Amino acid sequence: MPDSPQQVTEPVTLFGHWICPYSVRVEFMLAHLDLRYETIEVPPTAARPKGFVVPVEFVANSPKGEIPMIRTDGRYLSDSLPILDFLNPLETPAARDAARWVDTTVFPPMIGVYYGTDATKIQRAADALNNALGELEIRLASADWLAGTEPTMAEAALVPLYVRLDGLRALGFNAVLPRRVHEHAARVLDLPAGRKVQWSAEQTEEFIWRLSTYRERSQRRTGID
Ligand SMILES: N[C@@H](CCC(=O)N[C@@H](CS)C(=O)NCC(=O)O)C(=O)O
Repeated sequence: MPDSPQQVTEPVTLFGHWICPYSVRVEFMLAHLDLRYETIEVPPTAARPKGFVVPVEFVANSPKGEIPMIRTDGRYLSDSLPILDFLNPLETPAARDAARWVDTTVFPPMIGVYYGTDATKIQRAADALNNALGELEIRLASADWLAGTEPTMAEAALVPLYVRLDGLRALGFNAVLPRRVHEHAARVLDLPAGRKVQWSAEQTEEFIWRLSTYRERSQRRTGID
């Protein structure tokens, strides 16, 4: 716990990138809380254009060299869930738990699908993601939102899945979304913050292109065809 109450001073600076699911969480929450913010684009290493110069301020203040990182009032904070917590200290324990559940149960198979390099691994990840969405369906059985009566950091934690669903489908996620999850996705993406982080068709295409190129390269390296 912090020694003194933390305060968000606007504008917040986000070091991040649209393709990074963890950055998308933070941008969603900044927009949802209607905080003034600016973004300094720092693509993940794998998506950096040749010759991209990583801002010195990012290198100097990011403990692991990972996005997202925020600056507010001259202080720096990294790691998406602690950032979400910091941005909205009023989140309930239920919202925190649901966000952590998303992080440990939904994210690993989601990432497994798009970083999967052979058909068996991709299918295994797709099955695990499908199971996680089955659990999500149960969590959404009697409410519109994951924790309480309004969107919370749990929706922020989950929204990267929703923005990349078309991309995931193109990369091997073949299941149909359970009905309530489908409706929840539409509800989240229809929020002003959801519209803010939703991908354009070009972004989805770039995502698919990057990940299929990665897949083809690793298959060539390991001799799988
Ligand atoms: N646990 C971190 C994970 C952040 C993370 O893995 N970020 C990736 C990009 S999506 C990153 O910066 N990787 C280092 C790199 O690309 O050099 C969080 O929740 O924010």
